[in-house]
Formats: sequence, structure tokens, C-alpha cells
Amino acid sequence: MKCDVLTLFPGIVQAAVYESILGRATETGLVQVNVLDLRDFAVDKHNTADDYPYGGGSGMVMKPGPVFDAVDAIKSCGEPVKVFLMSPQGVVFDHRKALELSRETRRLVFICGRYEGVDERVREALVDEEISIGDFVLSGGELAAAVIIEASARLIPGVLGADESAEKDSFYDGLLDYPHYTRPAVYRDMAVPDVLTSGNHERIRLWRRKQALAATFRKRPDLLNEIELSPEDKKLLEEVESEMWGTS
Ligand code: 9D3
Repeated sequence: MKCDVLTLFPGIVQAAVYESILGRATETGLVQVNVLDLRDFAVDKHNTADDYPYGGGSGMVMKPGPVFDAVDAIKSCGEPVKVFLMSPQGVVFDHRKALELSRETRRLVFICGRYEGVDERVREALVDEEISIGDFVLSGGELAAAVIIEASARLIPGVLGADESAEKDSFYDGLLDYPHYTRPAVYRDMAVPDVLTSGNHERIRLWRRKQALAATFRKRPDLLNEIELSPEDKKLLEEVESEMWGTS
């Protein structure tokens, strides 16, 4: 996965990307993240990248020039590119999108806005897709771009270590996780469920699956509509539902 991040705050993206799991993946070359400072594409002596809004009003707008020039510079390499605008008005990012980006062969260009946003002509002429990471307000697109790059990169085979990736395969089946325990077996009078110390791997597997289904049913029932349940899952979920009557 090869990406370019265009930003007025390169330090934020660099810190978030290189200090994460992607540190190793960027060394092996499986993930390449190129952070470009939009100020370097400004043309005046003060390296101005933002300006007052036409029509008045508060706040500043990012000038089109530096963004167009930065994207042109990237495109001049001749590789196919896909251009994303990080924006609260975008389609909300999810696991499905992460998987799509992890399989993308084009160079991924992420434009990060600051202030009130970017000049509309950037959106019209340059942007293929607008992405948000959720319905809350950030100060800019930098952390959102880092979130998207990390979530997508970790789905590329070989990016995670063998230990982590075994989990990764089974992890995203669309259910919430089952509970985890470690030593001691009893802590402040709270015991680890017997099944986990039984050594019976089939019982453990069923218990974990049932716990995952139960957590999803209680906390995120909407997720259950998105997935295909096996006959075993349906049976476990029926147990969960019948056992729920009378409990909190
Ligand atoms: C307070 C200003 N808002 C007026 C309605 C508009 C606004 C402009 C710019 C709100 C946020 C931002 C900066 N945010 C992003 O660039 C951003 C973002 C976000 O805020 N939330 C979730 N995903 C993203 S991706 C980029």
C-alpha cells in the first residue's frame, strides 16, 4: 500500500503513522507513507496555504493552489492514483472500506483539510472520494487519515506479525470480542470462568463463541443483521436469548 498524505501539519501524521504498528511495515516496504507539507507548495514568501472566504464569514479556507500543485507533483510520476478528501461530509469509514483500501493497487492520496475546509474546486476537480471517520468534530483530517491508513494497512498480509495475524484472520467476523482473562485464577474474589481452565478446547471454543454472540446481542444488536450466522451460532444465540430473561 502506497499513500501520500497532504497536510499543513505533517508532524501529526508522521507521529501517528510511524509510532504505530506501521513502523515495521514501513521498513519492510509493504506500506509506504509519504507525508507532504502543503506549505512547501505555496508560492508567496510567507508560504501562505489558507485565505479568507469569499462572501465573508469567519474562519479560513485552504487555498486551491498548493493542493492542486501537490497532487500534480504526485501524478507526474505516472502511477495511477486515487484521491481522497478527509472530510466530515464524507462516507463513514468502516471495516469494509479498510479491506477495499488494503487491496487497492493505486497510489492513495489523502488530502487533509484544516480550518473551515478546502476550496470547493479541489473537491470538484481533484477528489475521487470523500471520507469521514464518524459523526464528531475533529480539528482537521490528519488523525482521520492516520486512522484510515492504520486500519487498512493492518489488513495487508504480512503487515502484522504471525502472532497478531492469526487473530486478525478470525477476528473480523462481524461480532464483538469474547472476554479475556489471564493469571491469577482468582483475583480479589473474582474467579476466572472454570471452562477456561478445563483444558477442554471444544468447550472453550463454544464458550467463547457464545460470549461473542452474547456481547454482540446486548451491546450492538445492529451488527447481527449484517452477518450470516451458522446453525451452531443460531443455537448458541437462542441459548443466550433464553438465558437473558431474568438477568440484567
Ligand atoms: C466547526 C466547523 N464545522 C462547521 C459546521 C465544519 C467543520 C469543518 C472542518 C468541521 C470539522 C472540520 C475538520 N474535520 C475534518 O477535517 C475531518 C473529520 C471530522 O471532523 N470528523 C470526522 N471525520 C473527519 S475526516 C476530516
